[in-house]
Amino acid sequence: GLPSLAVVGATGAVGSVMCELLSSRKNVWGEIRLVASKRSAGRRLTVRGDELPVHELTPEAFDGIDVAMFDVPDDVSAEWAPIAVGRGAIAVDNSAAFRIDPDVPLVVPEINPEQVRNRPKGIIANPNCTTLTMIVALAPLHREYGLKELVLASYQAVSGAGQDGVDTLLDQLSRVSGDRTLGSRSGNVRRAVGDDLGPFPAPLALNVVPWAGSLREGGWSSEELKLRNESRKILGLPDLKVSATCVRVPVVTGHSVAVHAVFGIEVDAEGAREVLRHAPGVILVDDPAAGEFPMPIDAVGTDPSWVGRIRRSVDDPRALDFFVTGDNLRKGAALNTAQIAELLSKELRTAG
Ligand code: 2RA
Repeated sequence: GLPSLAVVGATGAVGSVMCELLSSRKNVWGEIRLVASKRSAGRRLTVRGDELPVHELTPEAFDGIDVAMFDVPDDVSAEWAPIAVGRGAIAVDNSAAFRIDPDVPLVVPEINPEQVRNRPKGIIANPNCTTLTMIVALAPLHREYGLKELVLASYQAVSGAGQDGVDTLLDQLSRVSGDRTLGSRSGNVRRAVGDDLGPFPAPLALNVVPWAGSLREGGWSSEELKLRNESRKILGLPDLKVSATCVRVPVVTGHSVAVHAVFGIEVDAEGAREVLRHAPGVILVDDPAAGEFPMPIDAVGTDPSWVGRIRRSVDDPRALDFFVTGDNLRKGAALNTAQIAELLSKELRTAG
């Protein structure tokens, strides 16, 4: 029969997208078992047209499971992915708990699918949503021109911080709408928004916040260091120079990254466009004269990374500047995890 799948964190923002994807993609699974924290256990969700109960996260929830996907906080994954492996499952984890572990592959199926088999701990990690959005477009350019250095600025949607992030932005927007003084010197956005900042350090409505994640040494945010460390690992470039600034913007879903990429050889914009036209998982949207740019409002709900604004640097013939946008809940999380799990399903079916 077909391999069995557990979806851990089925009721979260990413879990809901996962249930949609499992219903719409080619069916490569036998039993699908939904699992969540005690708080959400007992709810019912529809997957592949069937209403399924949500099981509580316990060791027994993994009995008879071949592949277990985790979309849960880092500490929950750190504890439970090894338990799932102990019960005989292969774990595909979307938290940061294992991404940089040298014994855990960090896989993007369009870039390094062969790494799926290199899993001494029985765990495969899924990259951070910001890294994923960018790397799908960057990897084919690296193969063509040889990447040397990256300077990045992100524009991250509130759903990256989960359902709480979405609710926070929408509540704030309803509080500020209608007051036409807001954002000028006489209209104080902080006062209009009130004290409930949700998971963010400052109001998101009518604002941008240059912060995502937690504080690390040297003033970097965890999200900025993830972009650096994960890009190095996925591309197999341990010495790649990366400087990132991560910014939260008032967008519900769709992370974007402005990329300045320096390569080993001279580049040209039309050559880069040609590479990206043929790259898997990428859609080229690059016609500024016609008002066509990659933007979250268009990329949301779609699978590929949308890339455009491709320019050769005026001052460095080896550097390209471009803008890339992708659905952070889809390719940024659920879709990439589903694609990794599908590689495992194929491997298990071939072996079995
Ligand atoms: C964010 N990348 O956007 C983080 C979540 N995975 O907040």
